[in-house]
Amino acid sequence: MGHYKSNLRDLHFNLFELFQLEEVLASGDFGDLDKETAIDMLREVKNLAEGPLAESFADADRNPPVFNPEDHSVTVPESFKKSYKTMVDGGWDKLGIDEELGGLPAPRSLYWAIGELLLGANPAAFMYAAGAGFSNIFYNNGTDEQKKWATISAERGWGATMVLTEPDAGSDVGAARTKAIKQDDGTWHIDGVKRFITSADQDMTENIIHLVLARPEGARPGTKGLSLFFVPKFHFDHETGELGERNGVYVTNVEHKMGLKVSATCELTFGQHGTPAQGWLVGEVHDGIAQMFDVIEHARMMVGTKAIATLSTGYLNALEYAKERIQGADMTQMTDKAAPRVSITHHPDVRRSLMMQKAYSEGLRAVYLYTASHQDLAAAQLVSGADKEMAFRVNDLLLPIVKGVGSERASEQLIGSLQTLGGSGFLQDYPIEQYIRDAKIDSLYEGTTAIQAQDFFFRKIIRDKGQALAHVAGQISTFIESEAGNGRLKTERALLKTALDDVQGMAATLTGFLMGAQEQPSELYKVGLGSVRFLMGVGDLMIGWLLLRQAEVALTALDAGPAEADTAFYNGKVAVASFFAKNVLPELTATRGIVEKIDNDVMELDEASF
Ligand code: ST9
Ligand code: FAD
Repeated sequence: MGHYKSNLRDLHFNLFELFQLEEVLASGDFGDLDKETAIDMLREVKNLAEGPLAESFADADRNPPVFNPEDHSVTVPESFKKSYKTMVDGGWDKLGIDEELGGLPAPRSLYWAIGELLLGANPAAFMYAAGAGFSNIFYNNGTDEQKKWATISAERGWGATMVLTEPDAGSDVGAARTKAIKQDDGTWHIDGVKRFITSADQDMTENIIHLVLARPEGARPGTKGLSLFFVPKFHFDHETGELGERNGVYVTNVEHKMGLKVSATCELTFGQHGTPAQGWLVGEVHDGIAQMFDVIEHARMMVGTKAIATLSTGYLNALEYAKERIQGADMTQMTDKAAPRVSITHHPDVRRSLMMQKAYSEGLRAVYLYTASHQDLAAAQLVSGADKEMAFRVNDLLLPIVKGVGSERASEQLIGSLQTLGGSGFLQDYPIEQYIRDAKIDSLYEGTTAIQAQDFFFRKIIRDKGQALAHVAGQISTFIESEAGNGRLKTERALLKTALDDVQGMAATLTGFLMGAQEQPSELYKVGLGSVRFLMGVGDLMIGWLLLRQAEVALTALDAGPAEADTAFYNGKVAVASFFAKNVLPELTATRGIVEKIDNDVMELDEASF
């Protein structure tokens, strides 16, 4: 058995008992795909994930990719290649991809549920295998001729990258200096140095396509002056896909990192080694940042799901250990030195921590699946009654929650998972220390948490005129006012109501600061000082609400007399929802108070006084 522990029961519960995937499949939008097939797929991926995919997880961490500066190549460890191959041979890289590219369309909730299993077992393998997904986005944005190249790339299993970051352009993508120079034949020469590029070289695919943001000569500054270019590692015959000459794009360094070591993070140099880096303007339109955001939106969803997947396996590893580890006496017998020793699950503080890990693992799983349900019209209508436009807005609203809250809470709660193992957690005999190292990147790349929080407030709430937020808040209000739980969730629904009021209060306060900035520009700092707290607060509200909705479903199932094996599962659902409502939601009242009283003292403080 490898390191990875999946939670297939909870995935089934979310997909079929909470979010009615069966009815989404019956809509006919996904061909012959039915519930039985979906369940078979999940089972098959679980076996893959816990078996061959997870197998190389530790080995590839201890023996990371090797960079050869002589030929600019990156070699990944053999153990990892084997894992990668099993995943791709199973066709899982083609799931959710358009049929035109040889893919198998699937509802996004099923796609991301399968994604969770793959990402929890071996996140880097999922990322190296993203070529078909990138090709699909290239296909959607490309000219008719480029669509053909995208099909070739997907069919031949080429790797792919997203290339934005430069030494002086991280969060501030618009500061990028990499240039694009138009050639007489209509192609472009790319010139510059990008850094931190994931999967920019490897020895598992015959070719790699780079989607690169660069600034055409004379274009305006900022993100709006950037265009998106298709730059293959090897040129290829545009009809047959047969490989040709090496293009002038080379990996010139590979970073040494804290974690996620098998995922090569590369410096990528364009056009500076004697061969031009030839690129093609995607779609023949200068609309680079918007096109790149098609990739970024998927990648942000991927990063959040990766973090949540890692937290879930961290929790399940901690739980297994806690059930077996005997240490100390029951607290009620603590003064009796001869009292029998018990497993650590008997200790209140261990239970508190395990319940918190369970709440965030299962609550965040529900959040990403609720979000994914708004990526398909049929699912969105069923899950929240959203029409096409509202589904799009809700997905947009929730992406920073999945990514920002998912990554922050995963890191925080994984520390709790390690703590459950005591000193053993610090050892490489257990996977948790690697989980913590591998998951830390999730709050950094694809936009740091501060960037997610600003995106959430300015773009997803203010620019949206609060429409998506109001839609979700309406869903939460309906639940609060319902008889959910038939009298048994009354206290919890009251706590949820206070939490909703607190979040709405915070939104109003931050909006007030923003309005105040028209008169007094420094008021805007207060939004910046409160925005991460607000993001995390909305995350807790969503988790609290979805856990309570799960509790409602569980109570109904318990009333119906479930199979014996399911009784503990449903009881756990009710317990975790109640625990979260009582132990976490009340903290939002304090957060609201803090946000309301934000002042600009720290902004006025001299840097020297920090
Ligand atoms: C990175 C990669 O970190 C790490 C992992 C790689 C793993 C690869 C594998 C991925 C697998 C997943 C793919 C599977 C695919 C499956 C496909 C299946 C079919 N939403 O606010 P403004 C746009 S990569 C949408 O003025 P600034 C919009 O066009 C590096 N669009 O921004 C807007 O124009 P308008 C990641 C958005 O002040 C325009 O941008 N780096 C959004 O100029 C300008 O907007 C980062 O993420 C949005 N939320 O620039 C950078 N926001 O307003 C983080 C903006 O007219 N920094 N646009 O609509 C930021 O995000 C900054 O806020 C900034 C600011 C750069 C946008
Ligand atoms: P900075 O932007 O310098 O940020 C430093 C700190 O300042 C952060 O805490 C940040 O939150 C804060 N900060 C910065 N600006 C603001 C602001 N306006 N408001 C509030 N706070 C702010 N990039 C790619 O293009 N492709 C890839 O494939 C890719 N893969 C990566 C893989 C790894 C392992 C790593 C480490 C990075 C990768 N990146 C990739 C780059 C990644 O997206 C950036 O590192 C990230 O966007 C942050 O940029 P930065 O590191 O320059 O940090």
